Amino acid sequence: MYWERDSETMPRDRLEELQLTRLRETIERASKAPFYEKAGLRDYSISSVSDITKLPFTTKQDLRDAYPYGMISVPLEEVVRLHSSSGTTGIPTVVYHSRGDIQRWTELVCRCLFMIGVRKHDVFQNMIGYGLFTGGLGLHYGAERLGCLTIPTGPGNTKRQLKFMKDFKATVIHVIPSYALHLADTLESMGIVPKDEFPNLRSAILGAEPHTEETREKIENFFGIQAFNSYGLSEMNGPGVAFECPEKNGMHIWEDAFLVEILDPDTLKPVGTGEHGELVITTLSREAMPILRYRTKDLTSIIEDPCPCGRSHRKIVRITGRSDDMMILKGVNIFPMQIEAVLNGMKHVGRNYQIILESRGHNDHMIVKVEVDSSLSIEDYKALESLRANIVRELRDEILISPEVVLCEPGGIPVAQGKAVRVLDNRSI
Ligand code: DLL
Repeated sequence: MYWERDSETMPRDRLEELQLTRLRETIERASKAPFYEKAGLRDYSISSVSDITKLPFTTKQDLRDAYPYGMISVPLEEVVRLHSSSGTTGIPTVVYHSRGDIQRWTELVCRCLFMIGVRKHDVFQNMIGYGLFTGGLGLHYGAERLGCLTIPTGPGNTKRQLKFMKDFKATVIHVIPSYALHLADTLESMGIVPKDEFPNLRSAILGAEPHTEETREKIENFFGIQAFNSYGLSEMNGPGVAFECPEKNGMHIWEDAFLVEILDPDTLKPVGTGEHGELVITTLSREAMPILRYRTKDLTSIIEDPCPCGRSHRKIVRITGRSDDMMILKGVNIFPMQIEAVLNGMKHVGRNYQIILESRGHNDHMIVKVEVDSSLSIEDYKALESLRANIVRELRDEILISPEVVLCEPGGIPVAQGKAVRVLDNRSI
């Protein structure tokens, strides 16, 4: 039932003692990183975990400013792996891991997988990106450690994906929700009944992008399986931070590895018990790159009630949104500023632009409306088409997906009275 019974069911008072010890160690270790060295961390006195509020926050911008090696707190020869958050080709945020970090991350992933019944006889098809993105390798290591036959298909190549699922009798798949819906569309258009084609398929792990309870149900009903929500972020390893147990009512966040705060994103003060706010996380067991009070910008709340599954680590509710303007499309994180920076650097592009997100079937679709400037005649179709193609190419290089670009005449995009509405998110999932 439990991968690490003692750790997963540890009484709260012991868990809090452990957190305090690990928090002190973390501060000690972090103070060796050039970024935290500047903050003079040794001066903080921590007598309980609630003293965490004395520590400074860390933001994505801090990680960018510290690029490439400013966050490292061990000698470089102890670092064995580097990952980076998805969708940024400007200054990326990178995360380094020691051998011990990879082992601890793997054990956390094992806890998650074991919790939903994954065992060594399972065939685990990992349809999430490998490489700098943490989703693929993160779960791969856990599934292999459990002894599953682990198939690293990665995302895309839908026909082969479906063939492997069928031929190797996959029992568990790891997939971003929008891709699961795309698989469903493809099967439907081929007239294939999932229960006949994949009789052994039992579970799907859904993560890396926001999705609703309805989307989960759609996936469960279509495939006739159980689907579990998995939350994580590169800065905190990746997947394996919080994961649903079979109760499917909130995700257990591994509190011996992550110290959790929920803060009001405006005042940065703790919200009341059970109230919604921004999730702020401090690593408790990371060696190569400890992070203090990381502002995830993800909005959620903590479920304080004990879980019938017996795990003492509290649960967070499904992520309801973000306190910044980051968009996630097909699992790729994109900030409107990246699009603005590309457009600003191009000739003949006018002042205004707008990003519209839609669902096409079950796929995310991005339309970027761009005003041209008055130096370009709206009748010069050839020049317009070449500008449009250039914008698509430049945007694809920056945000890693190809949006549909629609050109408008100067003044063609209505100007908002107050703050510009740059993003219209009309997606249904
Ligand atoms: O998405 C890590 C991951 C991979 C998690 C595979 C789960 C499965 P990043 O690319 O750094 O890392 O993006 C992290 O994605 O701050 C959330 O905004 C969002 N996110 C991740 N999982 C969920 C989820 C990976 N289950 C950012 N629900 C996070 C809602 C999610 N949002």
